[in-house]
Amino acid sequence: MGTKRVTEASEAVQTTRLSRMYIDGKWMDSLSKKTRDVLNPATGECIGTVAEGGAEEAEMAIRAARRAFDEDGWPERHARERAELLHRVADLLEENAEQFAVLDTLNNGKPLRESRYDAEDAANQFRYFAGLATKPKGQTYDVPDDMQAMVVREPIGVVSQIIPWNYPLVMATQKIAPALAAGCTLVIKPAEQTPLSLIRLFELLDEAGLPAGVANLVLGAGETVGAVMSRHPLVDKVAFTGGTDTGIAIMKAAADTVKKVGLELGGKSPNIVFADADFETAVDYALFGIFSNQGQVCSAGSRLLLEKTIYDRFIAELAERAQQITVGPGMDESTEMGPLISEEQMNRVLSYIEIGKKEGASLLCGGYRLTENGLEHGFFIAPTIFTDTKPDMRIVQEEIFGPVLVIQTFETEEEAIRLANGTRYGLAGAVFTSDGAKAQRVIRKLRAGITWINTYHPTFNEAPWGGYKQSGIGRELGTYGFEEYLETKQINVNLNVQPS
Ligand code: TXE
Repeated sequence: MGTKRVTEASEAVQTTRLSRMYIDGKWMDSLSKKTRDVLNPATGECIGTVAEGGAEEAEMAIRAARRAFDEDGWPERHARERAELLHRVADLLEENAEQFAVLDTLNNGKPLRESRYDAEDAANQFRYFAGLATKPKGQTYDVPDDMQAMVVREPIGVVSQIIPWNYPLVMATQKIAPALAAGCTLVIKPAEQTPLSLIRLFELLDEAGLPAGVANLVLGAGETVGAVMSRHPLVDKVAFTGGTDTGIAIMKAAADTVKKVGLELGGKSPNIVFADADFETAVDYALFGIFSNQGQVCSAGSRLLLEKTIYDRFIAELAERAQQITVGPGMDESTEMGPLISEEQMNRVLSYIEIGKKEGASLLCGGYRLTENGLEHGFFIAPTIFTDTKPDMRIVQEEIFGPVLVIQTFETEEEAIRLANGTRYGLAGAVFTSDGAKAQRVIRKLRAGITWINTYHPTFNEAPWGGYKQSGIGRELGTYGFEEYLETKQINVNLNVQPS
């Protein structure tokens, strides 16, 4: 690892250089001078103090974005020019990748190996959407009556983007890059807990030459800044990733002005293992599916559905391996699982563990906060697995968003499918089997937008990301995600007009 870059990143945080909002091309503190402390969840220490904006700053940012869209000519720029700018951002992200990895690890807690992957992914998203910016869009139709009918695609306008704390950089870049590629202007707000990497990204957008007002960064609370961004009449679309209940509130706030809404919400995704699956592969991915990013992943494989005949052998192996996971600060290269994002989230997860015990489920392993060996000030929970669950238990139905796996069992393919689809969510799901036809049959029956066969978690910027049912509306990434930032206009031309 580049020690120099790590030092630079730590210094940037500690000198609170990464502390301000970026509105209409200028860095600013909050008008009220209010600030918010940002914590390292591995130690509970304050690692920076950032501006705390409010409704007024949200209003300023939205007006700047509106002007940049309506008057300053951003949507009219050649697609090639926008693409070049996105490529410059990708270059800068690559040059500073280690610094971004360190920022997300310090601020979010995830192991460095995961935040390094995120930094690489973020650069790749800018490249991918830079490519799409210049690709053909629109259609022509063969119509009667000497007419020419055609469709053109146009940027949707001003977009509000509201980001969660579990992937502070990547959830932002997968919204910013397609919006800019499409010719939209935007206002973005990171989660209160994790603003640092996004502030740094705005330094790069500025360096890359982004015109004033095209992308604006507001820091502050969801209930104030986020609420204005969701209901403001000058905003054309809201793109949100976060909890389902917050998504419902945002959708309601957006309804009065009929904004387009893109929602990437929670999940309780089933990971189905049949007896004929490759045993080691299934165990590996059952663990990876729930314990990566401490289980704070919307698509986490948080329900493991095991065919009864392999149950005893599988859970024995799972428990042994789960207890071997190295839990610690993300900055330690040996760490495999870091802390939860905050004391509040840790307590929320611990309360679900209590609920599970009261509901009558059995703890196979974990179930407690880790406070030994220097972890006492951080928000660490041991990898936790529940067995003896029933489908209607809260720990089976509700998103816990932590390192807690619940196990269900089944005897037939039909029962597996029924259990898999038996929650309000429909984000992701996987099936492990060596029978190719069975894998296809089961995956096609899953009411979920992101699925895997004999693996869990790998997805690509080229393919659409999003959920069925209460896991969301619309898609991000890929050509589908790009479409969400485009309006559709038909143009009908009379070919019979002769100059008089
Ligand atoms: O999320 P919120 P929270 C789930 C997960 C977690 C739960 C609560 O189950 O335990 O949500 O986490 C902004 N108007 N996910 O409370 O509230 C907020 O400022 C506009 C799943 O931290 O969804 C932040 O920027 N914006 C998830 C963002 O919404 C509002 C990732 C996310 O916060 C707002 C995170 C409002 N009224 C949590 N209220 C996933 N799908 O990956 C809050 N916000």
